[in-house]
Amino acid sequence: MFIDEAQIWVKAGDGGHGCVSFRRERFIPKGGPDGGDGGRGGNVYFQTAENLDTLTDFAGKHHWQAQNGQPGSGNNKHGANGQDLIINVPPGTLVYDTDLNLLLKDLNEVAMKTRVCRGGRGGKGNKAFATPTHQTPRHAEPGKKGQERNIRLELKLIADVGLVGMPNAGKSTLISRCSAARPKIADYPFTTIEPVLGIVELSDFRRFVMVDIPGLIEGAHDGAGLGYEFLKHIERTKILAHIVDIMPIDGSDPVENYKTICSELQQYSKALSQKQQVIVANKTDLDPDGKRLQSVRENLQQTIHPISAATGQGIKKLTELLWKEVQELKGRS
Ligand SMILES: Nc1nc2c(ncn2[C@@H]2O[C@H](COP(=O)(O)OP(=O)(O)OP(=O)(O)O)[C@@H](O)[C@H]2O)c(=O)[nH]1
Ligand SMILES: [Mg+2]
Repeated sequence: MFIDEAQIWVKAGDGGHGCVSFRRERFIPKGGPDGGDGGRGGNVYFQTAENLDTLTDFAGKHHWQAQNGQPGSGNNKHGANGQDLIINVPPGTLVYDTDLNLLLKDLNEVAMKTRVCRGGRGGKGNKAFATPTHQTPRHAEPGKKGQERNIRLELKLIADVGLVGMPNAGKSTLISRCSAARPKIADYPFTTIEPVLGIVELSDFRRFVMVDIPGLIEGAHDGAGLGYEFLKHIERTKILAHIVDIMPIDGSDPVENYKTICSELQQYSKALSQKQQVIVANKTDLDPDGKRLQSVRENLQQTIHPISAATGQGIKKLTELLWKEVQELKGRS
């Protein structure tokens, strides 16, 4: 699993001190105490922001501190509260207290917010200590310290695009072509035995996360082959890229293979079967006259995106399309 990590120190604001002051005005002898309370220190929150997908922001900044409360002042003036500090993190971030080795929160959804440090309370001014028998208190309370913690952030990437298809369809070849992921590739089924995540980077800092899972076969929803355990990994993806090998070495029919996979997804879960699919016809290099592609197209009656994961042909166009689809779905959710 692809994991991004960061280690930081966060501190809430200290409370402002209470003030010692007495009312001094002309013609009002012995004005009473009027020292105001200090303001509360700002809290520290973590909040998920959809536009983030890495923890790289934390590489250069290790100290994060919310504002302190202002001290109180004469004339019963309350000090201003310190501003809260809201730290944005990508969805999927786990927040740990390093010293306690404790998971504070799993921020696994968009627009989630959690407080990790409470700001210190402001100290009371001397006004608050006046009693009928003690009318001139000469002390005030100091503000309380804000909480601080050492925090470890851990990001489990949630893939945007899940690759599905029969064993040998070329899923791993595709992900290694368009990302830095290097899963094993070989001409035997079930080369991939665990999910592999790759970040697909396009121009202008656009990117999305792709996950390669082991090939699916008939009966996968029931545990046949390796796929079952991994189907849950693609339940959270935005879309599926269904890789269809148009020239299978075992001589099977690409259209039948396509239907088998769809039926497996359907039997596994409704959520999976309803997920939008981009259908990709792979290994077009083995079909130079395009006859095979054409017959698959005619049979499926759906939009098909031809690529050759081996030569790279059609991959740029495919990744641009996937990016666009992912953006559209992100905007909708
Ligand atoms: N000619 C040709 N061969 C390809 C292409 N893409 C993949 N292959 C070959 O097909 C075989 C299977 O490729 P993989 O990428 O391992 O397939 P997979 O879908 O990940 O397979 P599993 O992990 O077993 O499910 C390898 O021998 C690849 O070299 C392609 O576009 N053209
Ligand atoms: Mg593979």
